[in-house]
Amino acid sequence: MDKRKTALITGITGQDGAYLAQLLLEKGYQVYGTYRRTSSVNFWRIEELGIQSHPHLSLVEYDLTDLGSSIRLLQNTAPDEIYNLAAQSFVGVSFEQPVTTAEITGVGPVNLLEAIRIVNPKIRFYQASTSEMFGKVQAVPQKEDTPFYPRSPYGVAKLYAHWMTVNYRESYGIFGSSGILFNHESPLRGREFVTRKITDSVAKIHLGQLDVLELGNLDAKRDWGYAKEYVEGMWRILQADHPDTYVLATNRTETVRDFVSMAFKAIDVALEWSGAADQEIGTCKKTGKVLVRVNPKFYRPAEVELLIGDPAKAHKELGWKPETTLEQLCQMMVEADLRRNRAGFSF
Ligand code: NDP
Ligand code: GDR
Repeated sequence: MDKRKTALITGITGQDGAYLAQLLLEKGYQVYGTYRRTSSVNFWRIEELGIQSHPHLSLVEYDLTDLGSSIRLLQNTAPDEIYNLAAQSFVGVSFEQPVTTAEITGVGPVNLLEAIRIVNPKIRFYQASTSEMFGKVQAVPQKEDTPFYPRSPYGVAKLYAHWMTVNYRESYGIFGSSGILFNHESPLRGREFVTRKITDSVAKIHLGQLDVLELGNLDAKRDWGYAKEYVEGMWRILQADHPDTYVLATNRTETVRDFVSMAFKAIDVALEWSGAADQEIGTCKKTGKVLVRVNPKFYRPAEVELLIGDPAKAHKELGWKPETTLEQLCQMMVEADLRRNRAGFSF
């Protein structure tokens, strides 16, 4: 029998790390997943997927910002493939903590690239790049050769890591690939991100646990896909013959406001919108009750107004294609949040 392939996933406690671990275990990999030392480590996602006790999953403590740990991690786990998903990934927080974001999200991946160069240059490396690197609109839809113009410390840090991945590919022949992924969501999304904040709040409003959902910029447009399908794309990117850069997206864009309406529709509530941008409200058409309100405290110092990606290259070269519609995704998230909130807990 062939030796089991070994994959190392940094950031297994996050949304994508959990889904990717599940996928690779299904494919027969030995998976090492890294988590950070904190006072209470949160394994709720891998628990919800039922993989936390899988015989081929090992959890390893690791911090991306430490070069020595990165070298030892690769020596101890001997991976064939590394999926670098660890990051300070919240755009809003990156304005408050730009230096920490630069250290983790920007320089962190270079520790892994250096460790690969030192320990085993044959290891394949996936870098979680992002549509936030496109930032201020330069072209529509955005694709692999669209110029970058990041609009947040997070986007700038990711752009550095992206170019370092390209640089290690060109300088040392390392199989370093970059997936420029547009927003992808799921019931496992963190509640600080807008879609999950919305679906969790809609569930709480439905159950009488919350009166009003407060949000920032409702006009921002995003290309939202389903995370489970995007981790399949990550795996395909590392199975290609050559290292490269690929956009993964749905090629459909909607406003935050549209997603809110969609989530309320999932509980049979039709919304009516009114008011100036910074005082806008969403009221229930039937009862007239205010259910959504803009609070400018959620605005960002600089905003990415419009993202829509062209995934044609990934489709052509990797056979990757998203199938789940935004309506299906939204419904799935609202249902999961109704279930959790009914049971009295929500992560
Ligand atoms: P999450 O925020 O859910 O997960 C991030 C993970 O990184 C968590 O496991 C977190 O651990 C870990 N982490 C943070 N800091 C460190 C550190 N210093 N050392 C080691 N681990 C650390 O992100 P997603 O799963 O949504 O995204 C995965 C990756 O893809 C991220 O890099 C993100 O920036 C990128 N991306 C995401 C997109 C999306 O729409 N989801 C789109 C494009 C790119 P802890 O639990 O301890 O905080
Ligand atoms: P984003 O996701 O910044 O695109 O980054 P987020 O869900 O945080 O914001 C999307 C848009 O919604 C607007 N918005 C709000 N956002 C949040 N979080 N909370 C609010 O109350 C709110 N109101 C309006 C935002 O201004 C923004 O325009 C995500 C992350 O996963 C990144 O790591 C990843 O790289 C990109 O997606 C692609």
